[in-house]
Amino acid sequence: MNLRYSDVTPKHVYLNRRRFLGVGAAALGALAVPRSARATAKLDGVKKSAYNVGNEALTSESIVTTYNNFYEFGTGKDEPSKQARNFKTSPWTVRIEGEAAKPRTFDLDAIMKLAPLEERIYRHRCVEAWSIVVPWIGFPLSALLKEVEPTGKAKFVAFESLYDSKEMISPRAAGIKFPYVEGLRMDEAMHPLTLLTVGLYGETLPNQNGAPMRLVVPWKYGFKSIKSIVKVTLVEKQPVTTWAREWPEAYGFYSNVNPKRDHPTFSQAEEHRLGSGRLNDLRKTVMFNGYADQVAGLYTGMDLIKNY
Ligand SMILES: Nc1nc2c(c(=O)[nH]1)N[C@H]1C(S)=C(S)[C@@H](COP(=O)(O)O)O[C@H]1N2
Ligand SMILES: [Mo]
Repeated sequence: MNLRYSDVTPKHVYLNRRRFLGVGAAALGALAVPRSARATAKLDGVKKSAYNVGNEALTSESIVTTYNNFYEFGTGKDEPSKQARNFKTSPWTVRIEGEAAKPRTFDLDAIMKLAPLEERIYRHRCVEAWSIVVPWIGFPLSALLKEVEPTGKAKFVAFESLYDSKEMISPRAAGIKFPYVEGLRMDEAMHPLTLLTVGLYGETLPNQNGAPMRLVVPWKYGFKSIKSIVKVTLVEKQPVTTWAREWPEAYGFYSNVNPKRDHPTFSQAEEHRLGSGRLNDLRKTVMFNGYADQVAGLYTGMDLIKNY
C-alpha cells in the first residue's frame, strides 16, 4: 500500500468547471473551482474481506451519497451532498490522547499506512427505520488504537467530529450541539467489525459521507458511526454522546440495533431497505443488525432493554 492520501488524483473537478464553459472562458472555469474542493479518488490495493453480508444487494452509490445524515451540513437528507461540496478535508489530522502511553497526532498519510485497506460490505441501519448496504473501505479501528498503547485505565473511547462554523451550519440551525461526539466501550472499539473508514465504492469518502475518515459500527444504529473525526480520547468513564445528550429517553450510549426496544417516534421492529428496486421494501429488523454471531458475546449478562 503505497498510496499517499495527498497524492491521490481527483476524479472529476470538471463537474464544477463544466458549468462555466457556457460563458466562454475555459480559464475562468478552472479558476472557478475552489482550491479546497475535493472530489473522490480511486483507492488502490483494497482487498476483499471475509466480513461481507451474504447475498443482499448493494444499495446504489447514488443513494448512499445523496441520502445522508450529517447535521453539520444541514438536517435534510439531500443537503449534505450539496452543502459539503467545498468542505476542506486536506490537510487533516487526528489527535489521539487520554489514557495512552504514546499519545500522538496522525496525519492522513500516516493513518493510511497503519493497515491494509479492506472492502467491507455492511448493512447500515438508521434509527429512522431505513437501511442500506454499503461497500465501505477501511481497516479495524483497533489498528489505530494499538499505535498509542492504551493504558489499563482506558475503558471507553470518545470520538469528536470536526466543527468549523465557517463551513458548517450553527448548532441552533441544526438543533444539536456541535462538535458531534460519540463513544464506544473499549471492547467494542477493539472489535474487528468496528471499521475506521476512509472510502466507499472503491474511492475515498465523499465529503457528505464523513470525509476523510469516519467510524462504521455495523451492529449499532447509524448515529454511532461518527463522521469526519478529528479527536479520539481514551477515557476511564463512559463519555457523553450527541444523541443521548439531546434526548436521553430516546437514545442511549449503547444503541445496539434491537427490534424489541422502540424509539419514541420510530418503531425499531422493521426497516425500509432503500433503493432495492421493490416498492416499499419493508424488512424485519434483526438483533444487532444481523451481526449477533460476532458481537452478542460483548453483552453477556447485560439487560439490553435497560442498556439501550
Ligand atoms: N458528525 C456526524 N456524524 C454522523 C452524523 C451527523 O449528523 N454528524 N449522522 C449519523 C447518522 S444519524 C447516520 S444514519 C450516519 C449516516 O451515514 P451515511 O450518510 O454515510 O449513510 O452518520 C452518522 N454520523
Ligand atoms: Mo441515523
